[in-house]
Amino acid sequence: MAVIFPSRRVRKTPFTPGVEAAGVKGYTVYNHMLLPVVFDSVEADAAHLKQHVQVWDVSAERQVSLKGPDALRLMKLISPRDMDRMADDQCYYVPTVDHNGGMLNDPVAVKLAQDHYWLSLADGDLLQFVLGLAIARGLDVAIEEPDVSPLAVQGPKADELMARVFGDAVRDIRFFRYKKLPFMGRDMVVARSGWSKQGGFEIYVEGSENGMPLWDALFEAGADLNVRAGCPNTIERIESGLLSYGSDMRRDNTPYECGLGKFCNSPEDYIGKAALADQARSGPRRQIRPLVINGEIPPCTGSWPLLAQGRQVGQVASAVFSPEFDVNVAIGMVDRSHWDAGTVMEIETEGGRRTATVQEKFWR
Ligand code: THG
Repeated sequence: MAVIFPSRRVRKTPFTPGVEAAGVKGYTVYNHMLLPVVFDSVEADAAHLKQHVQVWDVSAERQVSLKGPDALRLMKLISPRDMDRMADDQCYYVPTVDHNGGMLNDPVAVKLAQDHYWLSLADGDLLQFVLGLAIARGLDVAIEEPDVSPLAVQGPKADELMARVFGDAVRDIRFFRYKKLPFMGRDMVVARSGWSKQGGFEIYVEGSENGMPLWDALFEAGADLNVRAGCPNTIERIESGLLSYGSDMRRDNTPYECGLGKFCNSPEDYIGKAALADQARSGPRRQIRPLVINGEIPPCTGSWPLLAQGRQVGQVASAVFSPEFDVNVAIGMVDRSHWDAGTVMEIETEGGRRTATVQEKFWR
């Protein structure tokens, strides 16, 4: 493929100088911003992530800030999750949907105050949906994209590295909870979360000028921990069953199809509630499944149809060879007729036909 040219529309991040110095080899564009995808090789990056600790520039997980007297009202309009159960220091994974229950995004919501929330977005312009709702309903709430850039610290040594920079208080942060901890005299939201299952934190860095000082402090403190620059890793995240909005699921999928039905428990009259209640009753007609694909596979850069007797019964949008499990791991959206574990289908890749087998569960 030819290169993607940089421009004002393809935004750099506060950490781009550090990412470039660390030898990033490839980017994707996510929320109109650079998101690194590989440093050494995807295989070597995955192996290092599972053994040591990495610092990830995930600034492209842009924040939408909802602040004002009607912020909670607006959150209740767009959240299938029960906002009244959210603790003051909690983060919620929220599948946001349209009026038909179609997924618009799957952000992490952060509760900063009763009248202030951040939505930490997957790729998609959810700000415009939220802003449109606020305008149409005449809500008293400010909708903005603040100067906040998440930096993830992931891997088995993440607690040790973070404790050296932010103090031992980080060790007591529970999963999807946060503490406000100072760095260079400025309080930052530090949450135990991140797009890997190797453990770790996300620091929501407020103020671009604080980006590189924090980046440098983490690398200085972690030299003996073998800290490296990393990024969300295709191999590790497929093994872990972490879904990528825009690839594994889109607006034509509901949270039930994505296996996210457990997050649809709000008693409020939120947008899409009736459609989701319908599907809760009937059950989804297709659903996300872990798959193993036999043989050699080319890079999965689009989607591959799943076939049974020549008829399409689903598709795969994420697939890669896993050195740890010695198979091609994949995430598919599979019709009910073929979603049982052990079901074998054909799959059409650019490299030719292969077989794909539905697995009992993801690999971690
Ligand atoms: N962190 C932050 N923002 C994000 C992501 C993130 N925005 C984009 C993208 N990732 C949003 N998608 C996801 C998908 C999965 C998870 C988080 C964000 C995730 N899921 C856990 C799991 O499936 O095991 C736990 C979910 C839960 O139990 O609440 O972590 O990573 N800031």
